[in-house]
Amino acid sequence: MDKLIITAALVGAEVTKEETPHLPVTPEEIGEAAAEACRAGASIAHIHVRDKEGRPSQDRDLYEVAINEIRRRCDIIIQVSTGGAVGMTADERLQPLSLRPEMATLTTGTVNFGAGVFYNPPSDIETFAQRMKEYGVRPEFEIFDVGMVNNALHLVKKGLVSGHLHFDFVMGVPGGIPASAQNLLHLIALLPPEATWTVAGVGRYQLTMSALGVALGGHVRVGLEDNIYYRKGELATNTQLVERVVRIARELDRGIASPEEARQILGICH
Ligand code: KMH
Ligand code: ZN
Repeated sequence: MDKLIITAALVGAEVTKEETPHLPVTPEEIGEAAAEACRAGASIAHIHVRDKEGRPSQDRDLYEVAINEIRRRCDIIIQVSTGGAVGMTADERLQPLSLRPEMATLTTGTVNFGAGVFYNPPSDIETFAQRMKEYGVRPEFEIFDVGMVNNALHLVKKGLVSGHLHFDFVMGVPGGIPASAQNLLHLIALLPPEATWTVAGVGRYQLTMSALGVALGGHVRVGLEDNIYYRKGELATNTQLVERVVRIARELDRGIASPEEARQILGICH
């Protein structure tokens, strides 16, 4: 089994400071949260950025500042969001790719997302993949529902994505695939044998899906983007959520990948 890659989804687009004071929103806070998560065992930081009012943004300059804040503190793999927030245009969402981060998310289908619709029509998906190819950015396929796996493999067939394939199963979004062991096994069975996968359980499913990810030889995403609680009624920090996965992995005798080891597993040249 490969060592475990832990992704820290530090901020997201939906959670607010009012919901949890632990949410990093300024570039400095994001830099500090990434460095702490890295020290705790995370090898990828999945990041969004916020504007001065704390609203979700895909502004290139804001990403640049946040990335610099992370870079001067640690060597974690930086994975920018191209999902942004529900309602953003494709052009808005594409902005951080020109910074040539090591990784970016690529959602391969449209899905209901709470009360909204996370809109990803086929033409946009191809544009996003093409742009990642041009900038040499490794995509992580964000899979919110079953059909999205096939849509991702279609991009590979068309030559829009090449090299190592890595998937993130985001499970438990209201409107997307429910977070269950059975559903996770089904998603895994759809992947080509050489692909790798991460599981991100949303809300109270984060803990159980993480344990399954560790046990089944996958990788795990945790963080305040997906879940703000350590347990019912008790707010968590990003670091605490990472540390908990590290403890589970240790108990199950699974090593933790450093950023450099994660790059090797994911076929990313540094
Ligand atoms: N905020 C969601 C609508 C991603 O980062 O690529 C989309 C999202 C996925 O968070
Ligand atoms: Zn995200």
